[in-house]
Amino acid sequence: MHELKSKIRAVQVRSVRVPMAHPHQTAGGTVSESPLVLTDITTDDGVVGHSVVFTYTPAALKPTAELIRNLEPLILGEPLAPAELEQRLARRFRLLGTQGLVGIALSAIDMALWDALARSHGVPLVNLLGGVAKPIPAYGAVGYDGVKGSAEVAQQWAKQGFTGIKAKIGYATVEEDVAVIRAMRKAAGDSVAIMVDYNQCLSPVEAVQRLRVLDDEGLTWVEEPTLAHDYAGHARVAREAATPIQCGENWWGTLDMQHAIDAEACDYMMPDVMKIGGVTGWLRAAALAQTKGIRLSNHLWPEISAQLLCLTPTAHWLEYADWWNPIMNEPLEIRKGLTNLEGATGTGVAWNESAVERFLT
Ligand code: SMN
Ligand code: MG
Repeated sequence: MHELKSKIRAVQVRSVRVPMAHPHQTAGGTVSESPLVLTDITTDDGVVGHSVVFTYTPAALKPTAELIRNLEPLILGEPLAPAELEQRLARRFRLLGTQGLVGIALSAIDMALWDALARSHGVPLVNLLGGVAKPIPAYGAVGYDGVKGSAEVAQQWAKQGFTGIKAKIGYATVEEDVAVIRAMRKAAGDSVAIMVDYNQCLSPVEAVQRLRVLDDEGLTWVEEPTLAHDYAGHARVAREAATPIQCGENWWGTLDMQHAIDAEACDYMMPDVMKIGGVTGWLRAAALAQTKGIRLSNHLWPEISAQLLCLTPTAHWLEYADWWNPIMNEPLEIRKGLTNLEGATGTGVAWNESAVERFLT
């Protein structure tokens, strides 16, 4: 049997707090900085794989970094075999469970291992997995910035060539939601797709009522109108609404996704590569989506997601956010509103070390 030669020699873990030019408000809370854990896995032939995980709040930053460090003894000396190691680590954490910080730590290792494997072959992840790089339409994120602020940001994205924009809404009244949507469309032009995101802030009843109004606005999707794990609540909204319902960024692993599919909770899905289980988790999610013809988009992590969407039969949109660009050596390039993977190696994640030094915590 073919002996895998590369073995894992070291795991380095660093925490950074990357400031945001503009705090990202949502109806579910504000993200004013990016607390990130950077993982570097070195093999005995000197290849280094990288991953980044986002802890949303500084309160979770150190515990997550410590948890990832504690995984090193479990993989040290093992062959560079991400699919096998994912299964071993999942078994190891069967009793504790692989949601929450454990899930984040396991995904940090999974994404860094796949990055190392692709780099050890000198190819982008998409080619390692038998796919080809292709352009994916990208949308830009607009925060909960009111009519004027949302229109200004929408116009900036449109001027950069983005063909989609997504606003965070959930204002006190649906009239305010509509005012933001119409101001964005006026600022960006009628050809730009508009998505909106309630960030789980409505009850199912309120969501049904608001969708009755929003259904006339020609939206591409309405995201997380109610609680992310209330599959029945989302299914009720999806049944009543004409506008497609989008959900998925908060599902932990493909079992949550399967529950959503079983409940017919939404029309589109957008797994978060960290919460769904890294590259390994994403590939399983892409297979689930393919069986039901569900269009799949990403949540954050633009570099690795741009490649994973090339391997996703039902690929839909790429969510683009430039929040972590300061520490990225080669941030994902968007050209005329489409992802451009020219020159990418591994998962496309590598550090701007001087910036990392600046933001270390
Ligand atoms: C979102 C919420 C919180 C942090 C980042 C992003 C948002 C999205 O739900 O869909 O981008
Ligand atoms: Mg969202």
